Amino acid sequence: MVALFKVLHGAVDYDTFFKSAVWSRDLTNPRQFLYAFSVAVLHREDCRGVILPPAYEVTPHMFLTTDVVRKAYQAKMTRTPMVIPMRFTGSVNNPEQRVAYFGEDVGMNSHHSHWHMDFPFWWRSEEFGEQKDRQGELFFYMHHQMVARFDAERLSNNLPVVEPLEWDQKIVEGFAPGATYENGQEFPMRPDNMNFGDLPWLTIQDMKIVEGRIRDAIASGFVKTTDAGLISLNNTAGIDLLGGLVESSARSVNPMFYGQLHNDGHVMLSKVTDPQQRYGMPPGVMEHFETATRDPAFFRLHKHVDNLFKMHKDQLPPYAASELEFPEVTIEAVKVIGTCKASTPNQLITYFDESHIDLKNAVHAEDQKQEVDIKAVVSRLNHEPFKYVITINAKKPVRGIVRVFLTPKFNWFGQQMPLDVSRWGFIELDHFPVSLQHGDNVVTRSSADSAVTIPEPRGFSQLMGDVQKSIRGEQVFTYDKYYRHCGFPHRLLLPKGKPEGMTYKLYVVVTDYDKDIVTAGMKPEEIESLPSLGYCGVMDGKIPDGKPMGFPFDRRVVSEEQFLTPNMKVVDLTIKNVKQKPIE
Ligand SMILES: [Cu+2]
Repeated sequence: MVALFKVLHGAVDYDTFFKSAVWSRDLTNPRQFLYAFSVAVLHREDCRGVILPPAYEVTPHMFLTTDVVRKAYQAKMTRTPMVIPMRFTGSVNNPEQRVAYFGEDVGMNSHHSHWHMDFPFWWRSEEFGEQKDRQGELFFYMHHQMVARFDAERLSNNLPVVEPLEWDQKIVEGFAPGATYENGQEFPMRPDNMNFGDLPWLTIQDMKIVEGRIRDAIASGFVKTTDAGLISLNNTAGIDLLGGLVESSARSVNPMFYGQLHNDGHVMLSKVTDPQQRYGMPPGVMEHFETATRDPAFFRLHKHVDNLFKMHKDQLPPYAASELEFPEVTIEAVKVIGTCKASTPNQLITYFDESHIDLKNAVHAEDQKQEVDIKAVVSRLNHEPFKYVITINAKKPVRGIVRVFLTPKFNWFGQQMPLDVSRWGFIELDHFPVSLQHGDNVVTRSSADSAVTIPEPRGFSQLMGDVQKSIRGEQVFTYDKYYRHCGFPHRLLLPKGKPEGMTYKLYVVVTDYDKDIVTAGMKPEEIESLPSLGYCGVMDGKIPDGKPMGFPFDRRVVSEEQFLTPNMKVVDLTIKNVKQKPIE
């Protein structure tokens, strides 16, 4: 895949690239081609703004269940247009099924797969160009947020938060993907209570040894380099170094010594039902970026990895008041207002909607003359649009950055958590620049503008339709050179909540723009034009906000009262899950 990527990415001009792509599409393995081609499109200067069709429409087999794909074949054979409902895997006898809508969400799987395409673990900027600023920290933060979101989803469904996996303990929850590769091989199913097994090239002992070295590095605050040097971890840049080491990516400072804990964890889980490769089973869902999050074990593995990052962050000194406060700036009030008729202030509504996925690519037929419309219909979490109304008082005109976080108010036992416990489960909802005048400023911000999410992508048919219309001169086809495929689906911005309402806390923090922004001279409007900055950073150049990701809740909180300076505000809000989309 990487070799083919080099051919496509290194092609001297667009014409050579296009011809090489056409050549390789016919002659290489389809998945090899798809990956190498997609990563090349995402990284070529002359392909900026190119929109790839949604991943779940390019390879529906990787996102849908076998029954749906079979029905699509029947529809194609009998030339009967069909809309096929897809159910989530499992049954009510498995409590994990209550959160399957989250792990199996096609948009989230597509986000996860695109994150790994934008930040390939094998990326070497010396060779390929783009710098991938803070790739290791982004690896930590994006997966940290996925785990925090999953936990909030679990609490919304009366499940305790996810437990970390351990190499020598049982993987309690099994998983039956119910999906089939395009070549007809089934994704392996994992029964309950399996143990990890040694692979021919990698043992459980190897995993523990490598992890022990990482834990040593974190505890001692130093990482060993290949030339017997030491690099300090206990500073703001430490998380980036550690992220590269744990994933591991080509940025790891000592891959021989610190191994590739996270990548190997995925492989160990993927092959757990046939570790010695006796039965020739294909790889499990954990081995593909676009299928991994379906398996609850994905979140258990990532909780394990996330705990290592927490161990590191807890080594750092808590922020001093001078690092937290924004002198002469006070948040007076925060309100959250939904746009539905039934909304009351500080109460937000979620619901499940139905969406169609084009299945044309799921079925092959020689005779393409007669197009048959075949779609799958999936149920997906969504929420009513809402806005934040934040009143900020400033004693002089200043520029600020507003950071918004959400967290469940109570733990699974129904207790309120101290900030030092809850902070690690904070979900970042937004992050945006503001210009403040002297006096009271009422800042309103729409949920749709969130810096962590992307809007629903256009489906294959719609994209084709839009292009054809513009060729005929019926409409303008605009392109956005900042377009990103990576980004949490906007639908999933809010956790589900409960039918009777579930209480969350919203934390709003405003910090000093001119101190936080590291890209000199970058204007607030330019920052606003970079989509999904929060979880997906930037692919080249520098991430404008120099503060650690998750600031100021990434470090220990000693005293909650002292921590909450006047430039921060906390309010309660309720999230209610309703049966039907509310009327706007
Ligand atoms: Cu990942």
